[in-house]
Amino acid sequence: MKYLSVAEARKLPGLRLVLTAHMPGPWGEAAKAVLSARNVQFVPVEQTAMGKNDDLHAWTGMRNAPIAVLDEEPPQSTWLEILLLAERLGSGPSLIPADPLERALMMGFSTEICGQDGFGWSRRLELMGRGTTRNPPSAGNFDMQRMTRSYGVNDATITRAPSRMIGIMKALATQLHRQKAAGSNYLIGDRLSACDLHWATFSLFVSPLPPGECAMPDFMRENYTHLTPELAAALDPILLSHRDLIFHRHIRLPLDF
Ligand SMILES: N[C@@H](CCC(=O)N[C@@H](CS)C(=O)NCC(=O)O)C(=O)O
Repeated sequence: MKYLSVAEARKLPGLRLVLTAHMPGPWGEAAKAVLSARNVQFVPVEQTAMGKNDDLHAWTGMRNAPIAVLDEEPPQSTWLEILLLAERLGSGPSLIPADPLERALMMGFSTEICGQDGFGWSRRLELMGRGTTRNPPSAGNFDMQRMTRSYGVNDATITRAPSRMIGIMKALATQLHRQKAAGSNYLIGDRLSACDLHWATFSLFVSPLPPGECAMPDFMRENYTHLTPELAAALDPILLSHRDLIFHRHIRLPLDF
C-alpha cells in the first residue's frame, strides 16, 4: 500500500486515514475493514509505530493510529468514531444492527474487543510485559515513555491482562456456539455487523493468518503467535472458523498494508 506523508496528506481534502505503515496493526486493520465494508474510499497516511510522530501530533493532536480525518472535521480515532464515520459516509447494508438489543450486544462486543482494557489492549499489555517479546531493528527510536503512558502499562495491568483476554474470548466463543445452534455464523443475528469485523481483525493478534493471506515481519509473527497454555486453551476453534469466514467473505485477502 502506498502511504502519503503527513505533510502531503494535510493539504488534501477528503478522507485521510492514518495507519501504522507496513504492518497489520489490529486497530488499523479493523478501521480499514469497517470503511471498506461500507465502500468508503480513503487515502492512507503513514504513522511510525512507537515513534514520536511529531508531525502527526501537530496535525491531529494524536501520535498513534488509526486516525480518520475528513476535510476540516475533527480527527476521529476510536473504533466507535470510525464506525460512525463509515456509517455516515458509506453505502450498502449498515454494520450496526437496527434492533436496540442486538445493537447493544454489538456495541458491547466491539468495546470488549477494541476498547480500553479490552482484548487488544490486554494483548498489547501482555506482549509488553513478556520478556521474550521481540523488537524490530528500529526499536532504538521507540518512544517508550509515550507507550507506557498512553497504554496504561504497569505491573498491575500487565498481571491482569491474560485473564481479561481469556474472559473475552470465552464470551465470544459462547455467543458463537449459541448462534451456530440457531443457524447463524455471525456474532449477532443472521448477518454481518461491526463486531464480526472487529473480532476477525483482532484475532490476528493471537493467531495470524498464513503469510500468503497476511504477510508480516518475522518478529511480529512470532510475537503474535506466542500463546501461554492458558491463552491457547481459551482460543476455541469456533473463534478461528468465524474469523476465517469473515475474512474470506467480507474482507479482501491478502491483506494489503
Ligand atoms: N485510537 C484507538 C487505539 C489505537 C491504538 O491502540 N493504536 C495502537 C495500535 S497497537 C498504535 O498505534 N500503536 C503504535 C503507537 O502507538 O505508535 C482507540 O482509541 O480505539
